[in-house]
Amino acid sequence: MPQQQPDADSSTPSWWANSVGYQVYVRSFADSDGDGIGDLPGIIDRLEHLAWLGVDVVWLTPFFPSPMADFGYDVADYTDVNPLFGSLADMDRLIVRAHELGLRVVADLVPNHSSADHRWFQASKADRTNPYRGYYIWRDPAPDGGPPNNWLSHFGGPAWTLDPTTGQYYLHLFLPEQPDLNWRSEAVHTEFEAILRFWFERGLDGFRIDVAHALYKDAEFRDNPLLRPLEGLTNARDRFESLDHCYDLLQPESHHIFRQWRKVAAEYGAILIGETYVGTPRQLAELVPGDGLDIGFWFGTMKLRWEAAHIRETIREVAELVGHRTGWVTSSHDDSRPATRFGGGDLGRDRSLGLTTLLFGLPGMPFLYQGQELGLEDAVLRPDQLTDPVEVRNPGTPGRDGCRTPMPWDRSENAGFSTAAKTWLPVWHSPEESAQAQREAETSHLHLVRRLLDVRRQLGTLDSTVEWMGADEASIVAYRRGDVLFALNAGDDCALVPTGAGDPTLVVLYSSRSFVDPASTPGPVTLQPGEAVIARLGDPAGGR
Ligand code: ISL
Repeated sequence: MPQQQPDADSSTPSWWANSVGYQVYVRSFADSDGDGIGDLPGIIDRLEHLAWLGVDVVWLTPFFPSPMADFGYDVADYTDVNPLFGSLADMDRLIVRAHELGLRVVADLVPNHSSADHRWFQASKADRTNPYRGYYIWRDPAPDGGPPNNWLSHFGGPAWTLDPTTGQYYLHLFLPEQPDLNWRSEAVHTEFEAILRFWFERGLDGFRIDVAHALYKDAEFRDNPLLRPLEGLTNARDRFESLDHCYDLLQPESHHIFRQWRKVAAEYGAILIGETYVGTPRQLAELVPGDGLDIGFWFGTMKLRWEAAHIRETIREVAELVGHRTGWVTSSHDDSRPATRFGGGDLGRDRSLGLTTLLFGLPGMPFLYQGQELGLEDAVLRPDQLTDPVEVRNPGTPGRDGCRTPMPWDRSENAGFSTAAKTWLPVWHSPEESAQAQREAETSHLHLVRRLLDVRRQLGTLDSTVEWMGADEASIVAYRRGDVLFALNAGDDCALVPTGAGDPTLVVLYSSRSFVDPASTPGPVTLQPGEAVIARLGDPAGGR
């Protein structure tokens, strides 16, 4: 593939300008060998779907050797492929095939923690003087023998586990099986630089970096301030969010890592996309200042209430502060699917695509999560079907299985995902929701999404300014980039799209609700609730 070198300062977008990303949750995409779990050859067979849909960048969740305590986010070897998913040769083939189809491939790097099964951790816990001891974060017990400080794990319980052999606690911001690496160790930097090169040499186009907001921890391991009392809180997430994470997350030193990695990535023309889970647009701008991560995800959209003012507020400041370095997502393997979150059924699906359409015009890189193109809703699983440790180990805390069930491909057994008698999570969606059924039905959600990608691609590079339109309290959220307008009706009634001074007319290029005639006549545009449009502004006299 032609490789354009990004600027050393990645503030100038490179090949990924105007690209659309697509997240593949490897375990649930396509199973080629009938063991009930998705794999790399299965993905190769389905790449054509992604090329047909029109995405540019495919991000694969972790496929490395792993005991699967957190379904692959516990990596036991960063430079190999888990036999469950295939081999290094399969990964090489996947990259070649993707490139033939014009797709770029991004893998998931998990640098905050490894698996406890990683040989580094096995050595690290063998004795206190082992050369690998410093790869992880070991601390003496508090005077009362308890954990060294009050930090909590995202996934329930304290963030520290006592190792009886060496008498010290190790830190894990996630499961005890996911010990945190010590980024204050130079050796860890050296190891990861070699890992990046290993994959870039094989032709990988970049990495999505897991938990990019947490790599460094406070050097003094101070207690996190308490925002509210923990007593009585049983939900692991509520407990985690009751602390002000000023000492375990978002330490400014993390940026040094990304600046260093940018130099390596630049040698290969590769992209670095951060899973930057932050609370405010300003924090995102600080974590993605332009000379480190190329893109940082903005997750404010995952917690949206369906209210125009809230939607406007959640995206506007990010667009202004982070601009083309923003990764726009409404769906992922960690969150309830947007069709469910926004009301379920047709209402939820309409709103989900409406919001996606609105985000597609903003500077930055929009992402779809597998099945979003089909308008899928969350699966509702029985307690005995659950697998996610977040829920299994913390009964009552909602887990992530509902958005991770297998992709429905066609009307055959297991919706074409697998020939296994039992798949790792049940196939939940109906044959009529499958990619094949929706590809055959010309007015399906899938075709609407494909058309969105097509219209966006044809628009090419948009005007660099984003001019927000209409009143802050209006039910339509709208902005223009030059003469192209993007508008979403987030209200409950039909509403007229604002066109600004001079009352220009609109030619609708795309509607998220219907297939518009590309030669539609100019005029005022009324949007249904949940509908979004892309339209061209023209002057009322007919000129542009
Ligand atoms: O989701 C969060 C809070 O609700 C975030 O704070 C947190 O950053 C997120 O859970 C991190 O997710 C990533 O790393 C996890 C893994 O389980 C997730 O699947 C992955 O996306 C640990 O590696």
